[in-house]
Amino acid sequence: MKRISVTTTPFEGQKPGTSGLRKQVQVFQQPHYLENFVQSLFDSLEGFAGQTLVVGGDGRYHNRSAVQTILRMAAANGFGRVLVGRGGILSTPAASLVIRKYGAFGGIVLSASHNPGGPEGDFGIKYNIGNGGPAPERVTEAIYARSQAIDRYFTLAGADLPLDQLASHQLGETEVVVIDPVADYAELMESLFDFPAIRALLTSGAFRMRFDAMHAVTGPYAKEILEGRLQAPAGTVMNAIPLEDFGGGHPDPNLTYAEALVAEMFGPDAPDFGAASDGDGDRNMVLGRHFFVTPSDSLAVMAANADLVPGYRGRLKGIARSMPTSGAADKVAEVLGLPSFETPTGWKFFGNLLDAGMATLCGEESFGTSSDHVREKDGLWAVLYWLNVLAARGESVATILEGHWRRFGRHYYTRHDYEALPAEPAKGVMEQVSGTFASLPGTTLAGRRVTLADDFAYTDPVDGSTSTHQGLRVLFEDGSRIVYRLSGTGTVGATLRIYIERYEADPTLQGLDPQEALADLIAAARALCQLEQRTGQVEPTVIT
Ligand code: G16
Repeated sequence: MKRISVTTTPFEGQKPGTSGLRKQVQVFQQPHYLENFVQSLFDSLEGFAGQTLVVGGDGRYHNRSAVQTILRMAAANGFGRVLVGRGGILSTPAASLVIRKYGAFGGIVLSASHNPGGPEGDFGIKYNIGNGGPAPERVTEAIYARSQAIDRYFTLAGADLPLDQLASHQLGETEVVVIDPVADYAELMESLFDFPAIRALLTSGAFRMRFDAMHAVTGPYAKEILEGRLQAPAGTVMNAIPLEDFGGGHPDPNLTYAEALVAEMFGPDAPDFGAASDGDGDRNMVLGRHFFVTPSDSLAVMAANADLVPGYRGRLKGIARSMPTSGAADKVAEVLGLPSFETPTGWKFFGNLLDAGMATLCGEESFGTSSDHVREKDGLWAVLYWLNVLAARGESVATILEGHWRRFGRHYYTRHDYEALPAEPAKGVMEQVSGTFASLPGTTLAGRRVTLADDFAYTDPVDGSTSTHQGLRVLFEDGSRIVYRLSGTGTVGATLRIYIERYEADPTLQGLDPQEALADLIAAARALCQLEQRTGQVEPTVIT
């Protein structure tokens, strides 16, 4: 098969965001757009000749054709072997696992995560390095720099490969192996959790659960593990068939978009446990009967109950969370005598801590939790972890949370998102906040004294690299916080996120609705950034 060099010119804006390059499908469908990015990636890497690359995606619209493009380019650029999921499918955590398990040089994951799919929706591409985790900033910056100067890419002429059967194919000098996307992952899950205990719970007849795969990539994984290996009743997994447009839905497992599941879990005769995962399978939402577990609390409960879970018993080395995630996990770390870490938003920042054995569990407020078993967040893993804890404790989700708060205190927490704002007012909001920072400390807001106001910066304790401008923080004397950030994953306009938190140690005051408990801080947060004047908006588009 002939290697071809195609002449091209740079595209604007191929700058990876919080998690890879995400754009509308039509942007990716422009001739040479995907090719330019992939070649910029390959041109930024060294030493991959003859090595293995992993390729897969969440199955959204454009996945199949993008996979074929990447296979040809990987072969033309000299990879020795490509492992590709059947049908071009690999969930993000499964891709991370496959990279690690087979010693691959790296992997390309095609997904726009929780963003909607279909011809009018979004598409995305991200590169993961040999540890299985998202490329660190030095790599994404090199890709971007190269994308601005690129003048050619390499590919092969030839027909598409059949990817729907497990098989091995030759593409030029490169071997392309179509692998089962689920098998290795299911095996790893079985090694970490007490499957007999979870099976007993799910088949007892006294416990009911629902898992919403949101017509996204987790469907086949959840079917195999929950209804197959763990024998949960057929139908436990809803929206199990992955669809290119996610059935027209927004595959984001939160209280707004996992609407059907939420209605069931808060309705009459609700199941005992509900969970959902996102487009590419790395996010999770956990619900009890009439009960929402915030992702920040979920991480804390997991950490506090690690000794009940075989894969984690006695082996927690530390707990890491992203800055906007609540301090609930820090409290657990403090009580258990473990180190805790606060990183910028983005799973890539956990990689070094996990590789260095400094952290075992990691979590983010954006519905992400995971551990050192892979280098990505892992939706189904979190659900199995919870099932293991529920099986071991024999208590309801609500009882576990209430007990947790009594012991560690409750971090009331909410995130308000203002989606698709015009870019300028959104920038103005951030400038307004940072403009107050010189005079804010020592003043009083919402009846509390401000102790610190800064633009969060992080120095990686392993390699000393620094990341600045990671979110504006206003910290109060009583431990409360307001954080402002612009999302790095949206594709339309700007999304402003305001994170609000307050700690409550008194068990008699822990039963409030978070929106009520935080009402004064929410009002102060809006006033400080001149939200209404600058954006014309007051009410958020999504509250979690
Ligand atoms: C990605 C990143 C996460 C991050 C989230 C939200 O998740 O992997 O680390 O927390 O985006 O980022 P932002 O607040 O910038 O929108 P995913 O699930 O979209 O890949």
